[in-house]
Amino acid sequence: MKNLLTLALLATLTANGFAQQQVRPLMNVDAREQMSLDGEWNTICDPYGHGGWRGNWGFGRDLKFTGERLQDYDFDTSPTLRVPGDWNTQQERYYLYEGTMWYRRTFQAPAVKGKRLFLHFDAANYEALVWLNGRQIGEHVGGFTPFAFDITDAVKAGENSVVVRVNNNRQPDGIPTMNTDWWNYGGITRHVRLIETPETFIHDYALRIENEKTKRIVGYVQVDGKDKAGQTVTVSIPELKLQQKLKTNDQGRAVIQLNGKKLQLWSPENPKLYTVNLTVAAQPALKDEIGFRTVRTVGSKILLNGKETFMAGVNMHEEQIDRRPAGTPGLAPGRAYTREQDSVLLALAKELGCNLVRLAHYPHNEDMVKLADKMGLLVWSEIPLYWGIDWKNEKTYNLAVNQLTEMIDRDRNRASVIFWSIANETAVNKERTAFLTKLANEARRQDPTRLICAALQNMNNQLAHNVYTVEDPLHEALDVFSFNEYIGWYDGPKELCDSITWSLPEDKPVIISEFGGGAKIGRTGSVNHFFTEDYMTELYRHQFVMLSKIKGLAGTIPWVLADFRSPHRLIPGVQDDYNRKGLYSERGEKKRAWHIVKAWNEQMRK
Ligand code: GCB
Repeated sequence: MKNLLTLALLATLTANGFAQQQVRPLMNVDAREQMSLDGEWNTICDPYGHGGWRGNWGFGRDLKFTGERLQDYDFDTSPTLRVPGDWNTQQERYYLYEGTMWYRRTFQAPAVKGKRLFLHFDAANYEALVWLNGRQIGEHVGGFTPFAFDITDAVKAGENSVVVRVNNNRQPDGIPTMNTDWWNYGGITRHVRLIETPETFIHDYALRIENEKTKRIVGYVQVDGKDKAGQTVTVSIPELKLQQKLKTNDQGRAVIQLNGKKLQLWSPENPKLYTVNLTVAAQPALKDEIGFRTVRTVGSKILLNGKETFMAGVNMHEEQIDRRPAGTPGLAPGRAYTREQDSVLLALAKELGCNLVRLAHYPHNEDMVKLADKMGLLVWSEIPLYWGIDWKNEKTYNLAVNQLTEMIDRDRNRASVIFWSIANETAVNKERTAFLTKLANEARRQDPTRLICAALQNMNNQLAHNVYTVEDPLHEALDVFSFNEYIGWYDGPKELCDSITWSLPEDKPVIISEFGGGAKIGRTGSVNHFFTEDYMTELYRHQFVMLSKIKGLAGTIPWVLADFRSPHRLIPGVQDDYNRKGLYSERGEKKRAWHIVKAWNEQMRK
């Protein structure tokens, strides 16, 4: 491997030179033939984002490059960073870093004759510009969804060089925007893969059942490549002895219809998955594990497979539980990105008696959702339209649609996902409601089979003495009435819960999408002292008294599974950069409030 980094050969860049190479990511990347590009990548930290050795040529975000070559960075002394992984927790000096990081690695290209080759990023936060052998092949905005490039024609025999410029500066017109209550972990935070397919290949597919009575399996297979029309596609589910041969139409699409009468429905109690094989031409089968279930609402109820189901949920961030021995020096780990780390988190949710996880506040990695399928946890998946979004900005709206589309596209075959959430705690105003109503309709257009929701905000609207409501016209565009409330923490004393009643719509399921308060594990004292376990436990006790009086209550989602890093949480010795509302500590230890939440979940699921 050469010791030199060629950042880019921009002289060859044309205005639309990369547009054709960016493609919709392939469905179910894990099941594809691939070479991992995970591992150590060479990096250059570039705080001003100019990317050059001669000073700022305006080559930062805007790519107004004059035509000279940026090249030949000596890499001997530059650090490497692990991919996947956030940079913040890999080196102390990057803990608070927000800005540009250049990543580079080489790979040996497989022979591409008769094949297609895709460079696939599971995610990079927040903006990524990608070059292959010095030529820009595309860019992606949004930190939590996958993106891919068809590099079949750009790759050369032998060694190839990939350069990625990742920038995680918060942006006023971005999603999320300037202010979040979670750590802005930067970097190539998820896997990178080289995916190899035949010339003609299955790009995408969807399977679901029409309803829980007939269990008819419907869906499509989308074939891509120049010979996509008139291909024979086979769909089979061996365990059910089902097989169907289909022909693709001119667009490469074939429609699935199978008799699923004998199948067992997927549910949290019985998370039954079937191996589905999809084949085009005589190629090896693409395999997926798919569960079949239905979800809908009737009045104030959520029906899963036609049966009323209470959502005993918990909120969670995609952050690792710190498993290092106590007293280990150095930074606790950050973003979760392996199956093992994901399963630690989901096991904690199971242990708490939950049947639902709200994957706050952004799409978590694909394994998280696949594991939820396997473990029998329902999923609320969300895009990070969080707090002060630039509602009037068309660019921001397009970005929202893009993130929504990438989330739905990736996970549409996951039985666990029953909610697509379009926002969290957004203050009510005309522009915001118009923006989010349009987005809710877009979500429903893309996937009419799931419930569209958002976590609304308790605006502290008092109708009368101690009668509370949530006034938000957005709820008309949503399938459930879900909102966050922090009585006893941000809003009044915990005892207030005892006298409050809620006046809420009765024609929609009501979900409390957040409630709770914080404690540092092991900190005891009076029930009136914030951040003690005593206070936190009492707070939940009062909350449950109040919540059990809500008519049409269809779910509760306490905030939050485990203590997590946040730049808002600064009290030394108590918070130390952690939001302390976890029912578990950041090490996965149970707080006292855990027991009361667990008991509530068990009671409500009966
Ligand atoms: C909220 C937010 C969540 C915060 C939480 C808190 O309302 O939705 O992201 O972390 O409150 O702890 O304040």
